[in-house]
Amino acid sequence: MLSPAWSSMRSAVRLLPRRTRAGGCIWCRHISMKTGGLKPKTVPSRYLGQPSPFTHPHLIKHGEVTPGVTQTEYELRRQKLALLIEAHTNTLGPSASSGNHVVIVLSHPIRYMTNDIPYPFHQNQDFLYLTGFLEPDSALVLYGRTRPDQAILFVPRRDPGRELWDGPRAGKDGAAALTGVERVHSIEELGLVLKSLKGTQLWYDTSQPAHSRLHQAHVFPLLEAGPVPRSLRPLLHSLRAIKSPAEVSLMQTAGRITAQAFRRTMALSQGDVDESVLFAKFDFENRIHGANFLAYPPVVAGGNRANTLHYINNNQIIKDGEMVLLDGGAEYFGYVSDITRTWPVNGRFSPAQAELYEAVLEVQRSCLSLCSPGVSLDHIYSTMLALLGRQLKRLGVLKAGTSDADVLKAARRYCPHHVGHYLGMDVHDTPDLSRSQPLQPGMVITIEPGLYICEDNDQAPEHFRGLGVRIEDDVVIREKGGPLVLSCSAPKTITDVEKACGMG
Ligand SMILES: [Mn+2]
Repeated sequence: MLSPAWSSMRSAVRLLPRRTRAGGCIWCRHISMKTGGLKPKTVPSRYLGQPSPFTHPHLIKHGEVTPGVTQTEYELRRQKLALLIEAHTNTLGPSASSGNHVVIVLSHPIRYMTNDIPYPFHQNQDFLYLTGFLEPDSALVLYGRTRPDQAILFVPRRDPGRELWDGPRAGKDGAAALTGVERVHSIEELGLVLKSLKGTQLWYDTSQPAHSRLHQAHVFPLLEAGPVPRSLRPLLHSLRAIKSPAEVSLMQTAGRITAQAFRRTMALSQGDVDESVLFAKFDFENRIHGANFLAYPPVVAGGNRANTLHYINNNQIIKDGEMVLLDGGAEYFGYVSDITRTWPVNGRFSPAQAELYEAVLEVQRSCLSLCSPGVSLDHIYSTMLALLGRQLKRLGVLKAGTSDADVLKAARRYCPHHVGHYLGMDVHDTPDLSRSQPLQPGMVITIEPGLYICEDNDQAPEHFRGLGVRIEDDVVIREKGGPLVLSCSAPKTITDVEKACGMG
C-alpha cells in the first residue's frame, strides 16, 4: 500500500538512545529481567476466546500466547517498555523521575457493520504487542515506582448468556494462564484499580482513545483529577519498529503466502478479465495458504485505473492488452505483508509496457540495494526520485535538455508517493517514527517505486499514456548479508512474470 510523500514532513520522534542511563543495553537479550521467575500456569483445556495450545495444537505450541510468540517474549516487550520509560524520564530531570508510573493501554471494542451485526474483530496492535490477548473490552496497566514493570491485565468476565452468542471468553483464569500475566482483574474494576495505584505519572494516549467507552468510564475521571499524561505511542512504536527473530519469521510466512497468491493470480489472468475475479482469486489463495485475512482492501487496477493510487473499487473489465496493478497483502497472526506487482493480463508485455516496466524495475533494484543500517527511508526516497528522473529522460517522457530541478519536479509528479514505509503489525506500521531516522537491523520496510502516466497526459509519448507500474517488495534490514527480501518469491522480472502468467 502507498504512503504519501508528505507525511514524512510531520513532526515525528526519533528512536531513543540505545543505552539507558541505568546502564545496559535495552535491546540486549542478556539483561536481567523478571522472566526467569515466570511460572507457566496450566492453560485450561476448555475453549478460550482465542486459540490455545489445548484447543488449537495445530496453530500454537505450549508456552506461546499467539502462534510463534511466547509468554517470555511478551514479558520481555513489557520489560523493555518499562526500561524505555525509565530512561526517557531520567532525561527529563529528577522531578519527573520521582513518583509512580502508570501505563494504560486499552483494547479495541467490537465494531458493528449494522445494528447488532459485528465486523470481524481486530485487536488494537499496541495492546496486542504487549499482551497477545485477542479479546475486545480489555486493558493492560503497567505500574511501578522507578519503572512500570508490574503488569495487570483486565479482561471481560465469563458470562454464559453472552458467551452463548459471542463464543467463549478466557475469563480471569484463562487469561492469566494463556498470557502469563499473573494479576488479572475483570474489566469493570479498571477505574477502581487505577485509582488505588495513585499514579503521579500517567503514560496514556488521550488523542483517539482505542476504546471510547472504557476511556470515558474508567480513564477520563483519572485524567480530570490527575496530572497531564505523557504519550506512550512514540516509545512503544520505537520498540515495535525493531522486529525480533520470531516476528521476522511470522512476516516471512506472510510474505511467502502472498507471493504464492501472486503467482496463482497471474496464472489465472487472461484478456478481458474482471478485476473482481482477480481480487477473489488473490483473497482465496492467501487464505487457503494460512493467512487470517487480507491486511487491507487490495488495489486491483486494470489499465488507466492503475493511475488512481488508492483504487479499490475492483469492479471493471481489464481488456486484452492492458496491464493490471495488484497491491495486496495478508495478515498472518498479527503480522502483515504488502506487495505490489504489475503484469499484462494476456501474459505478454507490449514493447511500451516492457520499456516502462524495466525502467521501474531498475529503480526498484537500486533502491533495494540501499536497504542497509544507517540509511534512512527519506534518503532512499530522494535517490528514487533522482533515478526515476533519469529514467523519464531515457524513456523520452522528459526532453533531454530538462534542468535537474525540473527533472526532480517531474519525478515527483510521475510518482506522487514515497518510496516506502515501515511494515509490521500494521501496513503503515509505527507511523510516529520519522522516515528520516537511520534504518536499524530488525526494521522492516517496503520499497515501492512506481511511474504513473495518465491516459489524458498529452506531454508524454502516446504509447506510454494510460500505463501505470509499481513494484513493491518487503525488506528486513540486516547487519550483515544485505537486505532480506520477504517477497522474493513473487515473480518480478519480465521473464518470470510472463512465465507465471502462462502457468494457467
Ligand atoms: Mn506499501
